[in-house]
Amino acid sequence: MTARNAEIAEAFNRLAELLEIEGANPFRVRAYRNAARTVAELPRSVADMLAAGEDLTALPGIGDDLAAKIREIVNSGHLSLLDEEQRKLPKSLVELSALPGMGPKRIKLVHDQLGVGSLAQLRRAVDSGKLAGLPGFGPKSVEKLGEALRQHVAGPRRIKLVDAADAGEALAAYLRQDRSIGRVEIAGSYRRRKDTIGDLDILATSPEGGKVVQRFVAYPEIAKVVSKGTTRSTVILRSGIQVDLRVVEEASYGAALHYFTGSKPHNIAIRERGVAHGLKINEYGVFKGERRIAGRTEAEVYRAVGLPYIEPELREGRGEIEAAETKRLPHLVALADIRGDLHAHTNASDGRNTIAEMAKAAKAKGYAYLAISDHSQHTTIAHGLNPRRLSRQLAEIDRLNDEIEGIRILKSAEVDILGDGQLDLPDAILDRLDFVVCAVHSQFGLAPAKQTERIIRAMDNRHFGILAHPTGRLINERPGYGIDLERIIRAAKERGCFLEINAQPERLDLDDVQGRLAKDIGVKLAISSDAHSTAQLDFLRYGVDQARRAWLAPEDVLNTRPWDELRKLLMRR
Ligand code: DGT
Ligand code: CA
Ligand code: CA
Repeated sequence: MTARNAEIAEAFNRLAELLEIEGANPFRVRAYRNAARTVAELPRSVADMLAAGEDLTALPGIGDDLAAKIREIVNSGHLSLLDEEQRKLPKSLVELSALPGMGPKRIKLVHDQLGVGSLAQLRRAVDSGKLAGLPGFGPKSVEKLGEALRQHVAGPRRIKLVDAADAGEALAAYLRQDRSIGRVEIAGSYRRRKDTIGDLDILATSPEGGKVVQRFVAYPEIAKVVSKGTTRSTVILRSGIQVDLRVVEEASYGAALHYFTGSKPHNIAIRERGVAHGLKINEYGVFKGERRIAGRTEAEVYRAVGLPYIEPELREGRGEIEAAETKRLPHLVALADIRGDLHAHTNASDGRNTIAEMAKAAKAKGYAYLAISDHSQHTTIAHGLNPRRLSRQLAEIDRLNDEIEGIRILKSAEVDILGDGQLDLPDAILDRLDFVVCAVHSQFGLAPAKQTERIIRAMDNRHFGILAHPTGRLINERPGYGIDLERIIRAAKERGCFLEINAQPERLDLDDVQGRLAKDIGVKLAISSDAHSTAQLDFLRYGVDQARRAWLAPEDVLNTRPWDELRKLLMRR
């Protein structure tokens, strides 16, 4: 397997970080960051481009040196300069960069000024008050850092679902190539489609577990084999992801899949129900005394305890068993129910593709509509549109709607909610849009009461349609800005506004629990890709995953509707 774009970008970002801590030339640092961005946002795989003999130096910001480095990563899976830099700097110092807010500049500062070179030393500098004396470390940022340090020691980072998918599906495909292996399924939190996963749990069936284990440990992407038996093995991939393998016989497949899918609280509840029915349930089957009475399929396991099948996304011990018992399980929304995408960018702001390219890609997915929602003027780094540019874009959409058959391009914009709760574009231009996506992109640090007020004030504008990425969290990077989400959802309900499940893999915002809160309050949600390229339209499925975990049915989701129906919902007053 060759390196993915995300891995190449990660290597360059990491290198930039290390160079910056060292105090390297800022232009050099910037060059690596730009290269990371270029690669990350490419709609195509760089490895494929190289395989096709394409010239990488044709890409923006990629010269001979960077092209050679990309080739090195693709061919070897490593970047020797990065390895070298990593050896040069003490690991404990590099660890500091995992803390939110601790960029290279600050790491260099605490190191040079206070001799802080590790998490433990930083902790002491926070507690002793020494850190607060440094320039740029106000009381708030010191407090945040203290909180981050507490969270950091609480546990290692979890892996984003998208990264788990890339690594896990490739490994599963590798195992499936072996005809002697019956089934291969990724269970655990991955199958429950949790937004982040701790490790991957692969279940396989075969009468000869040892052979499956042999093939498993021969996977080329493995960095370390932790353990290896006749029916189980644990390895660490080069990406750092841990994978547990379990092999069972076909007759146990359903019981084992159920057991390893979890969650643990769900399993315990099912096992207790089994006991009440005089049954013993484990990963090998459902047993009455010594006799196995079920276990070939998961449905059999549920039937044995008098329940209908429960979808993996619901198995969190959040009332699903009670709902199953009383026949109140939701009919979950599926990707096939989605009729269009309500949030996407083009190269007019920070996207990669043209309106026509985006529309044709959406049409190829079978969508009936695609909203073009480029950034508004306030977001200058994303090249946001002012009224004049947006007006030109609307004319182009009219033209393209005449030209392209079979899909409707909706006029929208992702309009900044300004600090005072005003929208970033005047009513005159908003009047001409089909609906408006609104988002917070600045002043994340406002006090929660103020942040909440700001958003609700924006909702008072009759153009406010859908609140994009409502909490602003970035997985493993920053928590959401402080808001009273329940108040915001209730305010949306009163005003006829909606919220989004943003499907960008590092956002997944609203998350599962928050999405369910919206459903319970009675606010419908848009599941939106927020695509910045044609390829990213595919991200929508990660939003559907979280919607399912939020118990959403098709009717709880805006974009399961045909446009004429949806239009009425989006029209306010
Ligand atoms: P993760 O990896 O932290 O995202 O979460 P999971 O749910 O994948 O947990 P993991 O990998 O520790 O274990 C996989 C599944 O195996 C888990 O969902 C349920 C099952 N399991 C693990 N330990 C136990 C246990 O002690 N009792 C029961 N009933 N099931 C367990
Ligand atoms: Ca797991
Ligand atoms: Ca595991």
